[in-house]
Amino acid sequence: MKKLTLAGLCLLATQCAAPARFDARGVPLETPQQRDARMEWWREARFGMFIHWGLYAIPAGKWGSHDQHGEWIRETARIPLEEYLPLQQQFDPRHYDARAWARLAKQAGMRYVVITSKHHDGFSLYDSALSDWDMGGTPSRRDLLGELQAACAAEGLRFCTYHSIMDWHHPDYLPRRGWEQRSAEGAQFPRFVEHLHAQVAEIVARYQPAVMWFDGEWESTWTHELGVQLYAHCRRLAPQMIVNNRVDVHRGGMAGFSQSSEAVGDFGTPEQEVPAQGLPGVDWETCMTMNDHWGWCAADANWKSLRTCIRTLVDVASKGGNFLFNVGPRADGTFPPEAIERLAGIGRWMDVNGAAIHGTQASPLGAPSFGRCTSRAIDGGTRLYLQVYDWPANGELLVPGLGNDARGAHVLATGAPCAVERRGDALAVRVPAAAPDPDVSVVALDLVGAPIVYAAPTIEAPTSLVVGELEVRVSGGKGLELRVTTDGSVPTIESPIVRQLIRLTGSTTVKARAFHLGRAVSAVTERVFTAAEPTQGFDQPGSTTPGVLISAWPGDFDRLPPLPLAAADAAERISHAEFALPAALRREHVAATFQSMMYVPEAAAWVFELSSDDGSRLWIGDQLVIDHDGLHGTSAKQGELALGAGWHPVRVEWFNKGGGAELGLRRAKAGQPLTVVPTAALRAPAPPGSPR
Ligand code: FHN
Repeated sequence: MKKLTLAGLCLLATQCAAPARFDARGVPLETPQQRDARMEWWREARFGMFIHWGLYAIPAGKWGSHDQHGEWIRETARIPLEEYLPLQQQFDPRHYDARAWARLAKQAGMRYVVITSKHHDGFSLYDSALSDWDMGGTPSRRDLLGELQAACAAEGLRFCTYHSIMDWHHPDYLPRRGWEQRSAEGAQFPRFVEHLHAQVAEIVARYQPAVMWFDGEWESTWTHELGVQLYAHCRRLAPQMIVNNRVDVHRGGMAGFSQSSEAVGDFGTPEQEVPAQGLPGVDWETCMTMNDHWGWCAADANWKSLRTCIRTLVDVASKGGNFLFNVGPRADGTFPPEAIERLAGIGRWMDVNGAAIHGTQASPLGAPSFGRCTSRAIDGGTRLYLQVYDWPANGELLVPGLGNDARGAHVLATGAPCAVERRGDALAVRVPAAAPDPDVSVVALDLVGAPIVYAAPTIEAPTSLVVGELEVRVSGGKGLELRVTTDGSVPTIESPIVRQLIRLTGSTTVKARAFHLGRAVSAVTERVFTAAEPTQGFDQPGSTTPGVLISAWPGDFDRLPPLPLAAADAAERISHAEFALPAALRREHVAATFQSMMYVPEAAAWVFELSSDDGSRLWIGDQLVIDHDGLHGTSAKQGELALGAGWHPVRVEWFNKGGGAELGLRRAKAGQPLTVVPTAALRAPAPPGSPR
């Protein structure tokens, strides 16, 4: 096949329709209405299929004595390139039937499919004009992407592509894997970026993906500036194409929401998790595996139950998000039977309940006690889809804190009508004795007008620790009376109305409830405050060395090991100005402690925020203040402690497995803004064995 030149491709790409106007970054200007129009199909879809497929499916997770590898097998099994290359000749997707895949997705109620055009191993699932590490070099030479694109079109699904920025194959990609011998001599990362842009242009020109789903953006060579350039490139190539936020470097680890107002990308990408709540006005999509691996791993039998699959879909939709559920096909092009079984089960549920997912909005009333809720506007009112996990034994569903009159209700799956009556602040829906579904039963409740939600009051305070005294603010909906108790009892119409701050001087349970026209109209909010005696500080730090003493040990950890590691005297010692990573520690397979005496200027409740990639813990004295252990991208966790004035021993434990590495510690007296702990407030201990 004649190879297009790089210049030819880019010229081809720019001839695609490009919008006339751009911002200073080269990103096409777009009004909110234009953005809504571009996102409309995606927001309506709510549910898609993720497909991780490639050469890594051939070993099926097994390499040597280990059989739990996945799509990262080249990295996790440390396979030198020359040992990985032969997989290209072994790749024989002889049973690949793209139409069957598209049908399975459609029957499951999925509206779009995102397939890996190239994962981290750099192998392209089509015959690229820009690479020989692609399907063109396999026995079948099949255009796997093209076949699926056609199948999706035939089934009325949107075809989308996942493209990894990180590339363990391309000679110009940097950094190399820490363990591999392959020389980086002559590698030019800017040349890789050109290649990346050209390959994206090639994919857009050939397959017109509706979404470009980037990933692998976390390594030190990829920057915000490069992300903006690639986003602008995509948007100019295909102005209607949607691009996720992993094109940029701000996705905040597995939580997946952009951490910067400068960040580009059209939707957030929480991974393997569902956020506690959605963010109004922010588009996001949770991606998740069906077992524990993205790529095919034959030994991974930890398949999610059908109930978990359905309830995760419901949970995501109830928070206004999309759910991208993954299948890792086998090397021969077949789906694992366990995946087919779950897709069919979800499809049976969606056949009768799909209206409660597709085209819905987030719950206007949070997560009700019986399960979840989604909603949509209907003529002159609102339809709530009550997604019931626990079917009421007494035949009555209570929907609290709702001021609307009801127009009616019915069981979505059967159409059976349900009587509705007002019960104080709640609407009571009479439901049949038997739940229509074992996992999630849906009752449609129609309201007059837009939802009038008597949200439970909020109880705001900078800390839950009472050191001396603490001011607490109770706030709630306009026009409502907020009644409060401080003895742990449930507020009644007799309880005092709160009109200003509440001053606490000891341990107190504060409960608040909204009242309207003499009746309770919200659920009860509760917050427990605990009196705390500040931990006394030392008068002296016992050291004159500013900063932090870091002790580091090599090792491949999945969680924080007991630190210091056994041979504490064998540690690598680094002095550093603050609780942060020196350049020498921005590496993989390492654990470390960061020790210092920290000066606290006054007795108070102090809030700490520990951010890390991967896991970390914060100890002050012998108290564990924050436990942020685990394998995760950069994310932060807070904790609080009552501290007296003086010097306090602080120890941070941290490890990094692979990918990016981060560590940061901030503090604030409760109610003040968090700031990095200044070097002037830190004194590093002498390394063990130093002369006294
Ligand atoms: O490293 C990848 C992983 O292999 C997989 O593709 C997931 C799916 O979003 N993304 C990255 C891990 O965050």
